[in-house]
Amino acid sequence: LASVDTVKEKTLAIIKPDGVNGNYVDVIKKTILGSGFSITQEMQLQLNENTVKSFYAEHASKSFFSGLSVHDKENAIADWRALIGPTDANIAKVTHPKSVRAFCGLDLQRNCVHGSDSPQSAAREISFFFEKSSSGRDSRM
Ligand code: RTP
Ligand code: MG
Repeated sequence: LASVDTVKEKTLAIIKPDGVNGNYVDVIKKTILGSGFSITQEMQLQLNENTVKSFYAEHASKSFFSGLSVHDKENAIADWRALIGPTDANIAKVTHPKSVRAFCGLDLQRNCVHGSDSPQSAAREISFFFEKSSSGRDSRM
């Protein structure tokens, strides 16, 4: 049998506080695993404001996140972005009704999940949480 080599890619997924508070963690993880991803690393964190600002440097967003995981599959970055849908959950409900943000997001800011947007972002974001300690007093949950 000829073996086919597939190149796996890693992406960082975050279930944000509104997703955790809405009890969407299990259904989101089932969606991830049912869509061909393997979850290779995961943790739960309560992030302090400095860490959030440093992670989301381009937005200085004040949202706090809770559940994080690294996923891998071929084309993981684009496929996870496709699965979560548009940033604004209200738009997602109309244009991508089967997306994660359509079923668990609330609005533009409280859109329940994050996905890395490029190979460069995925590398930075995965190492931000998993390959070195993140800054400050974030507490594992
Ligand atoms: P994410 O980074 O969380 O995967 O989401 P995204 O790429 O779809 O959206 P992005 O433009 O990177 O924005 C990051 C997060 O900031 C919040 N946001 N608020 N105008 C606003 O009020 C606004 N725009 C974005 C959202 O929580 C978004 O996920
Ligand atoms: Mg983004």
